[in-house]
Amino acid sequence: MMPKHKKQEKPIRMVPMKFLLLGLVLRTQSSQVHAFASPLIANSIISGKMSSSSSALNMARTRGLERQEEGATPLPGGMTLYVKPAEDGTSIGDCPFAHFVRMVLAEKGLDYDLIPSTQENKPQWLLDDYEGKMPALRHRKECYVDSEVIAQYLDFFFKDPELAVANSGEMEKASAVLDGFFPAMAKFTKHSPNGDEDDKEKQAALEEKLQGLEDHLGADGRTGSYLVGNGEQFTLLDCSLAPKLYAMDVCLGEIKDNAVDLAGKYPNLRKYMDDVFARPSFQSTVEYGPETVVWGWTSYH
Ligand SMILES: N[C@@H](CCC(=O)N[C@@H](CS)C(=O)NCC(=O)O)C(=O)O
Repeated sequence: MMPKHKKQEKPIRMVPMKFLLLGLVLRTQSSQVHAFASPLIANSIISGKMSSSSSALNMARTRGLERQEEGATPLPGGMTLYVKPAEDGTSIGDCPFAHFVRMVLAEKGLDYDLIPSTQENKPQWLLDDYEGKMPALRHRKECYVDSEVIAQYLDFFFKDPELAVANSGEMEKASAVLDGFFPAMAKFTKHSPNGDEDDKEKQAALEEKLQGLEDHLGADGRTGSYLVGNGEQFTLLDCSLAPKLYAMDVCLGEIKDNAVDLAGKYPNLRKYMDDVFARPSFQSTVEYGPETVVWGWTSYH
């Protein structure tokens, strides 16, 4: 999708917190629309803890924002996603968090403008009101940052197809398996030189996480390819994990001397990766390619 660089007005200042799973759309006394958000979104489907709703609701109450008004449901259209650029400053960068959001948008068939933004050409309102964080989804007059927040916002309001699962216990179980995977992958990938004692320790830490995933994916009773429950439903968790696994896959081959034999040691995981990488929502959003991943992981910004 070609970015359309057009000037946008400053969005209505959102409460700079994260989106509440309950999806309460509330109005302040000054009638500004606030999609009220939980500061504990880390306690979300991705990290597996679903208990933030009541604390966020309490916060809404204490702020006097509990009056819900009709007609504030967001509609498709008017979306712009600001993302990390590649080395040239204008094409799409390798951010797995931005890729996660783009997979969600693609799964739901939502149109959006995509704007890779350097620090120099980020909109002033993004710098002023959202600390310049990206990915940032501007939806008409509102803006959301943090990939999980954006993903939950999209999944709550644009339900076709729904990417959350009704059984939160299953989501929690799958989330727990992912706990620590990305930090372990990042530590191993960023370490240099390859093959020294420190590198071996970091590889072992990563492989412990990979083994957890392998066991989870190969557990009895699973019938489908995906992460949650019996694996039949493709979920937000798959959208979140796929770009991170892609980065790992590229980096193992291009930076880490193929130190981990994924197909040989982790065949369930390798199959999972091949399945999620084959989805149209992944294929249509991975245009940044291996060169940009290698650039991203070898030049730290
Ligand atoms: N926890 C954040 C992480 C986002 C993040 O680390 N974004 C980086 C790239 S992967 C970025 O956009 N950096 C460029 C910038 O901030 O200007 C999320 O989930 O959205």
